[in-house]
Amino acid sequence: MSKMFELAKEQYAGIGVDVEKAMELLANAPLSIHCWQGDDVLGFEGGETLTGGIQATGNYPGRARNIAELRSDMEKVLSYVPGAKKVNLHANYLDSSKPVARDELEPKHFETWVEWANALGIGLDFNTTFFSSPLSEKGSLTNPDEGLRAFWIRHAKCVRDIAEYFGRSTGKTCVTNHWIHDGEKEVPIDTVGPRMRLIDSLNQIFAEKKNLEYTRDALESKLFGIGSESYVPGSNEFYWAYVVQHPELLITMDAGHFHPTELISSKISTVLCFAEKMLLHVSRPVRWDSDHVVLLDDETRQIMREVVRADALDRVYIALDYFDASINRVIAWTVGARNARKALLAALLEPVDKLKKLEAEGDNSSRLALQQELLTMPMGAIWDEFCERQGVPVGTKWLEDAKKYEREVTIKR
Ligand code: RNT
Ligand code: ZN
Repeated sequence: MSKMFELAKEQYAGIGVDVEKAMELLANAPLSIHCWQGDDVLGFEGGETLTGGIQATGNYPGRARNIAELRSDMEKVLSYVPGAKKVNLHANYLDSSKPVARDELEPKHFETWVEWANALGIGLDFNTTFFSSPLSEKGSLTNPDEGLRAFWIRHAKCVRDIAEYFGRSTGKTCVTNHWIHDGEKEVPIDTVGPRMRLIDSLNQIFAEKKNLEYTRDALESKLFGIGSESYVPGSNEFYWAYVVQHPELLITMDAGHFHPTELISSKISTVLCFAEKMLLHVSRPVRWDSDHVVLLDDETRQIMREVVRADALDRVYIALDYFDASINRVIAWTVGARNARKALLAALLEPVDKLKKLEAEGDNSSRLALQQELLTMPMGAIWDEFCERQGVPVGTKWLEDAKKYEREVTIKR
């Protein structure tokens, strides 16, 4: 244990923070690491373009081109990020030598992922993949073509079966996120029809009840996408109402899916008043839903503070969602994941009880002063100790290793 840590721990104890307890909570809070930062969201169906209103910009060398490369890159990332982790897969990351239609996906196409996850002792999360398909160019679950809409309903059902299999065979609940890219460049005349079709699709998809120990389904809203700037049937109001009517479902809140000045940190407490659990997509919008690498910025910190202050670590699933192809992808991945963890640590190092007490007593001046003092408290020493105890590289050591991995492996691709 370093001297710095001992001193920092004492300093935190002085304001009523139990550092050991904070580290224990941090270690056990699973962070869901998305697989799609490694290959620019392309997956393994053989497709070479990402469509559906999202974009990975940049062409930095070293993109993972197959499952073996992606797993190898992810193993690096996992080894750099302290604390409990899960890996978040998308339905187009199947392991199959032959093409498989999205409505014919089965657990067997993901068997090697389960073996991999079990060997690493981590859980798996999952996602329906409605985008990047010629069959969803005019929409997926809102498609006016009944045949195509039925195809995407079948896809979602396959995904739910696979998710249940993930939960059963890893022993850890698989959180399945559903995001559709459906939307319009101009405001259509009929704005109700697509939403009514979406309700019907969701009713069909979720008609079958799954074991909630194995899998939970979440619905992700969005404000707009590229090419769907004016109308998105799957808006926040839409899914929120649907989820409130179907309490076994969860709402997903992605940091980049609201108006530019609207923050998800301000919405968490409302969701927690009405829902048992929720899913977060921790991301960073820069002017739009650009999925920049997560920083240790004010909003990321505020998101984690809201979770911790509400004592809701066991009610909020925390997942990452960003994809930067303009820099080394392993480094991008790691920076974002470590930042999400650091923000959570910062939140856990707040004397929440004390702050709440000051607030209840009406002492808002002390509340403000203490919060500001916290900003310069020695969190770095606690973080380093946490990394050390979790067996991941301390400080910038991971970066040296990641650069070595780049020289020896990824740059040669
Ligand atoms: C898109 C959504 C969605 C995707 C992933 C790849 O805007 O945020 O979560 O980023 O499913
Ligand atoms: Zn998202």
